[in-house]
Amino acid sequence: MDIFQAEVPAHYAIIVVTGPYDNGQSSLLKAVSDRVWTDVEVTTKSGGYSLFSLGKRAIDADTALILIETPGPLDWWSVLDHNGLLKSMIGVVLVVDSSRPENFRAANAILRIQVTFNGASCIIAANRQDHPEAWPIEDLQP
Ligand SMILES: Nc1nc2c(ncn2[C@@H]2O[C@H](COP(=O)(O)OP(=O)(O)O)[C@@H](O)[C@H]2O)c(=O)[nH]1
Ligand SMILES: [Mg+2]
Repeated sequence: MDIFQAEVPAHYAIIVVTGPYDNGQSSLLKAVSDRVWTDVEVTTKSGGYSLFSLGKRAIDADTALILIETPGPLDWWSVLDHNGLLKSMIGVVLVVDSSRPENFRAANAILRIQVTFNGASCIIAANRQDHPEAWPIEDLQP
């Protein structure tokens, strides 16, 4: 897979990390990955490119989990498809800043597109739970 050069082992699974801007996607990528690549140019259908961040977490010598942070919330599906990566995607993590309810509508729109339209398995990461105004997990159920 050329977007990772030779850095990815023979077996890998992809988890897409998405969400509203500034809600903690990059922080999750950094926290989970052994190594992170930022500003990776990934070609789009129109012949241009989008900048993605990628993280790699080794499972064993031959297997890795690849985390892909999307550059914008809604356009990544066709970019991954164009690059032959969708077949390796096992799910989506939707990162939501629990302390900023003004972002919940955008997060919900992303969730509906992933789950209802695209049919991906999706879990919600309720981020910034350390913030004094963070909504409790039980109030964040979609
Ligand atoms: N207090 C706190 N800050 C966080 C948390 N997660 C992310 N941040 C901060 O929020 C800002 C935006 O995070 P980032 O991961 O870049 O968001 P992204 O735009 O979704 O990739 C950064 O300054 C992070 O340090 C968290 O759980 N708690
Ligand atoms: Mg980011």
